[in-house]
Order: sequence, then structure tokens, then C-alpha cells
Amino acid sequence: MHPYNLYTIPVSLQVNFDLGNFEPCSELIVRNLSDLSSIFNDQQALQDLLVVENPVVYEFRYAPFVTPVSDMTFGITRINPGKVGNEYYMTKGHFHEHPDQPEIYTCVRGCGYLLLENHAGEFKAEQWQPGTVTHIPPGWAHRAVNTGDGPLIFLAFYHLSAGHDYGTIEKTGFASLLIEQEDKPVFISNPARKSG
Ligand code: PAN
Ligand code: ZN
Repeated sequence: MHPYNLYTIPVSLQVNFDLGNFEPCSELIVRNLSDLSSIFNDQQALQDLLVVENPVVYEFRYAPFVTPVSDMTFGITRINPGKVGNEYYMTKGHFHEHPDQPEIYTCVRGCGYLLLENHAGEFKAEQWQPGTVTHIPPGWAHRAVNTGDGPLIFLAFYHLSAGHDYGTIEKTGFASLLIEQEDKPVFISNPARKSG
């Protein structure tokens, strides 16, 4: 049994696209820099930052609309602007636990990239601006990266039962990193890349 309310009659919520939140909201996950230490390449830069502060890298809010026969879920993520060394702030990234589960992301504010990688090691990067909708097919790990000066805010639509498998992509890392060079985002291959 999951702990969520049952929504057998239609309901609505109100999203604030500027702030990247919605009301009413009961489920909030905040990821600080210290929660994300394994995903950044420059470990020295990470440690230097953590000595001074432990900033919020991103916040993720979600609303599971669970009925006895369905579990559509709405989510909104706000990634703050920032970098660790020259690598931009980004989400942890994950595969879905269930291999038949897709997702749709919609960028509503800011700019960046969605990095995607499947189990065969095929890598793709989708450039984002407000209004970009990306379909994430089943079997593709996904990570959003904020390359802008302001927040990157995106909506997510998925099934709650899709689940999150963080461990698989954490072990290998994504094939490419997005770093800033001469004020521009540049892809480089991940020096810490391990084969799966
Ligand atoms: C999203 C993500 C959200 C936070 O709703 O869960 O953006 O990213 P991480 O889960 O990688 O920390 C989603 O893809 N749900 O399936
Ligand atoms: Zn997902």
C-alpha cells in the first residue's frame, strides 16, 4: 500500500511557472550540493564549495494522482543556476525501475539540456528553451542540466509506479559532461566514465 490519497473525482492544482512550484503541494524533495557529491567530476571544486556552504541545487515537487486503477503523476523541478568547478548544476538522473515506463518533460523557464542515455550506451542531448517538450522513451536514463544564469524549470508527467533507479547510471556516469568554456556550454566525454 502506498501512502497517497485516492483521487477518484477530478481535481486541479495551480502552477507558478516563475517560481517552479504549485499549490496545494504535499511532496517536496530538496537536493543540496552534499546530496549530489558523486555526480560532479571536479571533486576538489566540490569539496572547496562544501567547506563554505551547502547550497540547494534543485527542488522537486510532485503530485501523485492515484486512483484504484491509475497513478498519473505531475512533477515540477527547479534547478538553480550554478556550477561546481566548470560543470553546471544538474539533476542526479535516473532510469525508471520499470523498463516499460516513459515520461514527458516540458521546459517552462530558463535554458539547458536534457541528457539521455540507454542501456546500450547510446547518448543523446536535447537542447531546451521554454516550450520545449521532450518524450523520454522507456529504457533511457535522464538528467536535466541548467546552463543559464537563472533557474531552469520543467514539468514532468509520468506514472508513479515507474519508480526511480538511481544506482545504475550513478555507477557508470553519463557518457558526456556539460561544462562552461569561454561562457558557453560545451560537451566533453566523461573522464570518470566506467563501462557498465
Ligand atoms: C523527475 C525527476 C526530478 C528530479 O520528476 O525525479 O526532475 O530528478 P532526479 O529524480 O533525477 O533527482 C522524473 O524524472 N521523474 O521520473
Ligand atoms: Zn524520470
